[in-house]
Amino acid sequence: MEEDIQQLSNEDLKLLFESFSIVRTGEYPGSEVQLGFKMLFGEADKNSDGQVEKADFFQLMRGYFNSKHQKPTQLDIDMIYKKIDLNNDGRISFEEYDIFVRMIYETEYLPALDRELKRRNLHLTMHNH
Ligand SMILES: [Ca+2]
Ligand SMILES: [Ca+2]
Repeated sequence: MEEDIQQLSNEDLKLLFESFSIVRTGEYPGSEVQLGFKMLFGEADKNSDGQVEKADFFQLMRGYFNSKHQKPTQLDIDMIYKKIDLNNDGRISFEEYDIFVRMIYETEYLPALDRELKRRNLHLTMHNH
């Protein structure tokens, strides 16, 4: 994640920051960013029952692992799956995935982005409408 961010142009960094701040604020539901996540979720939900089962979970998380340059073991996947499956029914609903996405943005992506913005001396603020 960190190295990927460092390779972005200032302009791309700004765009990324904006999409992140959308996730952070109440503008997220129904936004293009969320539609993107809905699409990813829909692709992983192969039988279209609105839930991602364990067999399809890696596909859902591929982008996340790629962004961390991580090759997860089955154990890692099991652990994350358990963490995301808040109601413990053995399946991931979009709501559960959505909560996870926001948490990752808040705890992993935003701090990394923030560090890079500071390093380049770019001062952007979260926009609130
Ligand atoms: Ca499914
Ligand atoms: Ca569940």
